Amino acid sequence: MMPLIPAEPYPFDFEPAACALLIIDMQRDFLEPGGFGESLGNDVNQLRRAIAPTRHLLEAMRSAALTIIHTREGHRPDLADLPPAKLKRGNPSLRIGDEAAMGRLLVRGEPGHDIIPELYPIAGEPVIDKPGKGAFYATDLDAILKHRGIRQLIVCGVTTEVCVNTTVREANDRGFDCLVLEDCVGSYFPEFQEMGLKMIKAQGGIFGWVGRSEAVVAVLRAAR
Ligand code: TIU
Repeated sequence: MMPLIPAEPYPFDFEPAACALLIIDMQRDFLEPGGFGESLGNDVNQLRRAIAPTRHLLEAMRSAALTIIHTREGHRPDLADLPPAKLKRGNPSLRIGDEAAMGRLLVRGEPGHDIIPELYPIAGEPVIDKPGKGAFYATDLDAILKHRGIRQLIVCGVTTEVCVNTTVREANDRGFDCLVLEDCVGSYFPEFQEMGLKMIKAQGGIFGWVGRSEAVVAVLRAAR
């Protein structure tokens, strides 16, 4: 019997064999200067505080042999999967596919598109390349989770109100229970960080639960 993980709006009934860690879009393009996130006018330092707790949790999850899945947002080098609306939106000076400090912005295979070195995947950890904000849209994530008998997701990554919220909503409608870790998700906007988490746990956990990484690590340690 695993203990419950303290969370809001009420404790999360953790089933390790049916639970995966999902790390969303911890890419250089969002977390390092000169990437896509900065090209949209954002301060990447707002996101970097999520790196250390996520790394600590990732190590604990690897030791406990849980399923770990990483995602990356990005597009084919020929941009054939890029909606024209996404390319044009915001009228930025730099667009998806343009050359920047870490290669072409948000394009698969470019240095900026890859996961930050601190959280780099190891062998056996699937990496899902997604063209949208949600990790289920136009990907094989749902099939990979179902083939492994996964019913619960512990969710980390960026950004809280964009790709994390979209993915949690998609997961909720597909029948997954999601626990989002507030210290392991980040937003460029402090007010969206707060409200993005409140939206998940309000109304009795309308989309899922919100907790902290220390609580998950403590439960994993106690089970050893
Ligand atoms: N702009 C922003 O907040 N986020 C994104 O564009 N993608 C993700 O959240 N991954």
